[in-house]
Amino acid sequence: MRLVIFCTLLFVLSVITFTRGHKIPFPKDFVFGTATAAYQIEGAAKEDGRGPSIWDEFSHTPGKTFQGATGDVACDHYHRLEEDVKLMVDMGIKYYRMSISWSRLLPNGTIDNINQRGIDHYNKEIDILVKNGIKPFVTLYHWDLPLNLHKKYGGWLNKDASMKHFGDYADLCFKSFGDRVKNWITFNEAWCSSVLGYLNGVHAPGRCTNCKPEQGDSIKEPYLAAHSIILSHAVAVETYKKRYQQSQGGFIGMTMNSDWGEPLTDKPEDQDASERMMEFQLGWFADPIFKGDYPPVMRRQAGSLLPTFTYSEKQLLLRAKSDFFGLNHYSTAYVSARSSVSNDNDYFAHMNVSTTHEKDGKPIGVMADSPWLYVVPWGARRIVNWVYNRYRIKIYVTENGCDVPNEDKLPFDQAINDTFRVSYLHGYLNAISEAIQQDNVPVAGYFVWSFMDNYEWADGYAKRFGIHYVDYAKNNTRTAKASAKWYAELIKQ
Ligand code: GBH
Repeated sequence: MRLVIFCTLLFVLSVITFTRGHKIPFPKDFVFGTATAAYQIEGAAKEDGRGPSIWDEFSHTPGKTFQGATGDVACDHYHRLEEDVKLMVDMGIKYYRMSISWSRLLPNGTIDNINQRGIDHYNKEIDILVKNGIKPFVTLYHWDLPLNLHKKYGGWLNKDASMKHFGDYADLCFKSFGDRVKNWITFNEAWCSSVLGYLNGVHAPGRCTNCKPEQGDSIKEPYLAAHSIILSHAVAVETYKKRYQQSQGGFIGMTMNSDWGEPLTDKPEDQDASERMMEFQLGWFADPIFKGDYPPVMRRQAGSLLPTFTYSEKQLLLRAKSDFFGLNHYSTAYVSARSSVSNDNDYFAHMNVSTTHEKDGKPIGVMADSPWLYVVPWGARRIVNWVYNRYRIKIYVTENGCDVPNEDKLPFDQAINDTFRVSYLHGYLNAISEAIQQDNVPVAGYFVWSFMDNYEWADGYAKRFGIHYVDYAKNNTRTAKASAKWYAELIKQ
């Protein structure tokens, strides 16, 4: 009886706080952060001994990026560490997800040539963060493979070279920064590296069957690249666990990206299509990492195009247990079984689903600025449930955010009043809160993408995802948008 009264009271109280202050309930120790990536913000592409990465080469190849934009200068973050950390402090941010540029530390990608000035730079950055009470979550690889590794060894297509050189690089990072960095993310969105880099070639290194100058093989290469990345992740995790975790006391995992795939109808074939899409998208990486092999459905559909793990590789995968699941999630699509058989034999043919953002003529949500990004907060609750049901591991949402329709064309005053983004973030955080409170999904943290507008890869500077506005024409001046203020309020509460 007392319990019933207590629970009713608790419920009434939480409803009141929720509706009154527009608060969103989160556990006390929930990690609220923002995220960026080295090539998207740093600039200083040729400074202090940094070697080129595949993105330097790709962005400088005519026709590959919107208006030929490159990350040569980007947000000039490299020279503005103090200023940018001050903006974080102003917001009350306590966690910051950043990435390290591999070719700053190792200009050729290989351990035989360590660039001390690169190490000094990240020491400086990490020290500034820590001094200001901000805990860094550090991604080792956010798409910027040292160019030399690509040219000399074939990059991610070369499994042995990948495992060796990524392993050396990861070891160097743990050794140099692990006294202060307690959360490591090996790879950001290996799906993008594999599919966008090797299937349709819209990201570096820009390979596909019909791509120029990098002619590849859209059928075989994405699977090979993914395979090398998965094993390289395992090498890094094993190194961390064996040599550093006990003394440094940190955690390590991988970040994967996926939309939620909502079955278009309740027909069994559409339910199956939705499940198949999730397994092809997340399971491709997460099943090997957490279960030791690819999802059976991928083996059935892709056959021998999907590489196999040797016995000792499987042992390595099972030994190298990740501590968490990093999830980048932005949007949701409807998924259904394909009505006709595809003549292709690539990854998408194997996945064998149709996706759409409309049902009965109605869009699934409002479209943001990017055509792939529809605002569907309830999808976030479903996807974290899917992840937890399959892998039973703690989740960090390592990226979530949006661009605002036409933001780049709006006058400054309107662009910084980004109510669209505020309502996106509110909706998604609310959905994640529901997953925690009502479904008991252990989501431990959330990082807004992005701390500031930045180099949006093939879209150049035309898409803005920041909660800080960057005025590229006016010396890269930063201004907090309404969303930064809203997020700061939320963190305070
Ligand atoms: C993130 O990926 C990246 O990690 C981050 O660097 C980036 O700035 C951020 O998104 C915003 O875009 O129309 O076929 O080209 C998000 C996942 C997956 C979303 C690929 C865009 C492209 C679909 N991305 N998708 S396509």
